[in-house]
Amino acid sequence: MKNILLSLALTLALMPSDGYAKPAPPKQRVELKHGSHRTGMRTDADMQQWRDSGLGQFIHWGVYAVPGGHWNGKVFGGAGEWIRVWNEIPHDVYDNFYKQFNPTEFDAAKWAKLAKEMGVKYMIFTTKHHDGFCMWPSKYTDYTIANSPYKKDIVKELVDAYTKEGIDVHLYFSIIDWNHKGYMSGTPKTPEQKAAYEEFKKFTRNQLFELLEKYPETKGLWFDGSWDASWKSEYAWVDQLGQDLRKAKPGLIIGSRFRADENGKRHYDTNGDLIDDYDQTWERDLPETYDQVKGVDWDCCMTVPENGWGYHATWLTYAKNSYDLIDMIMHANSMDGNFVLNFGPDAKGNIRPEETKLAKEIGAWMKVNGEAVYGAHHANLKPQGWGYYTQKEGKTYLSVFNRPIDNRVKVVLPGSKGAPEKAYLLDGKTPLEILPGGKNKRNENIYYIAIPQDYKTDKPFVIVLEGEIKGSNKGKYQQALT
Ligand code: FHN
Repeated sequence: MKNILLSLALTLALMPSDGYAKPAPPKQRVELKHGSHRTGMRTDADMQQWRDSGLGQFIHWGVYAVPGGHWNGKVFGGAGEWIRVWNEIPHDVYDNFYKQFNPTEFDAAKWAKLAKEMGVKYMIFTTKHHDGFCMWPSKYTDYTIANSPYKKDIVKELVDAYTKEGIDVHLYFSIIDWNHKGYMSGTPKTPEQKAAYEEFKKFTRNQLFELLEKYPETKGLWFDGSWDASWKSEYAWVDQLGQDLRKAKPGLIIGSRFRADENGKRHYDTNGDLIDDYDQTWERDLPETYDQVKGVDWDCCMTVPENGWGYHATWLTYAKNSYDLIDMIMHANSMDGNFVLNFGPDAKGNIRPEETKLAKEIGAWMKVNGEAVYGAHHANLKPQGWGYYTQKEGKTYLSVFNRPIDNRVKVVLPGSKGAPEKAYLLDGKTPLEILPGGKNKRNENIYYIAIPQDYKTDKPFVIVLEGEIKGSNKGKYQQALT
C-alpha cells in the first residue's frame, strides 16, 4: 500500500493537468493578432443552448480500459488513461492492447438512456486521447477501432444514440498523440523534426475535418493537451485552423483549451481576454467566489475519484457520492458554469456499477429539482450558509444543503431588490410561509422561509421564490460584437 501511495503521489505530480492560475491583465492593452477574436460572450442560439445546459457527461473510453490500471499483478497509482507512461508497461505492450479491445457488452443506447435518466444535456466523448488510439475508423492512421477485434465505429454509435435521446454531443480530441511519429511536445529544432511536425500538423487538421464531416451532429470540439510548447509555438496556424473549423461547422463550440496567443498565453490572452468560447480552466475545481469567474462562460469537468478519467479497476482515493456531486452541480450553476461529470467505462463496454448508481441518484434528484438547474443562472444575491441561489424567468431558486436547525431559511434583500411573494418546495410544490425578519443595520430586508417540521428528506431540496427579486446579473456582461 505504501508503494502504491508513493507511486500515486509521483504520477500525480508528473501528470500535466490543466489547472491554471489566471494572470492579472496588463495595465496597457497590446495589439494582438492571435488573441481573443470577440468582445463579450457569444449570443447565438447554439451557445445559449450550451449555456443553459447546466449538466453534462464526460466519457473517457479507449484502450487504456484493457489494463484498467493493473499490469503484471501491480497497481498503477496514477490516472487509468495515463498508464502508458508507467515504466512497468513497455510501450510496445501498451500499443498492442487494441488487439484485445473487444467491448462485446457495449450498448450505446443503454449509455445514452442512463445519461438521459441522469439529466445531462450534453456529452463529451474521447474520440482520441493522448495515446493516439482513434475510436472512429480514421482514414489517416491504422491505429483505430477498425483494426481492433470490435471493428465497429464507436464514435458513430454514440453520436447516433445520444442524438436520438436529445443529448448534444461534443467531441474530445487530444492534441498530444503518442502514436504519431511526428508528434513532439517540445518545439521542433532540426530540419528533420520540423518536417516531421509539419506532417503531424497536417494529420491533426485532417482528422479534425474528418470528425466534423463524419459526425455532422457534433456541437463542439473539446480540445486537450494544448499546453505543449510545440503546439503553442504554432499559434498562427492553430488560430487559422480554428477559424476554418468554425467555417466548416457554423455554431461550433470550442473552449479555451485549443490555442495560445502569440505570447504563449493560453485560456486568457495577453490582454486578459478569454480565448474562444468558454473558460476550460476549471478542471476538478470550482470557483470559490463569483468574482473569480470573470464574467465569461465556463465549465467544470469533474472526476468521481480525486483524479483519473479512464477506467481504473481500483479507485485508490476518495470517491465522491451523489450528495457531493449534486452540491457541485448547484455550486457551478449558481456561478454560471456547466458541471460535467466524468465516466470511465470498462473494456467490455460497461459503465461501472458505482458510476451507474451515481447517475441514477443524480437523475432522481434532477427529476424533481432540475428546474433550478436548466436555464437557471447566477442570482447576484448575497450567499447564505444554507446553499446556493439560481434564478430564471421571475423565479429564484434556493438549493438548501444545510437545513437550518430552526427550519427557517434566511434570505437577505436590499429594498431595491424586491420581495418574495410566494414560496414553495419544488418537491411536491408544497407551499411555504414567508416570515418577515425585520431589517438589519444595513437597512436590508430579512425574510425567513419556513420549512414544515414534518418535511423529512435525506437530500438537499429546492425552495422556489416567486415575485420580483432583482438578483439577475444580466447586463454585467459585455455583449458580443459579432
Ligand atoms: O491529461 C488529461 C487527462 O487524462 C484528462 O483527459 C483530462 C480531462 O480534462 N485532461 C488532461 C489533464 O488536464
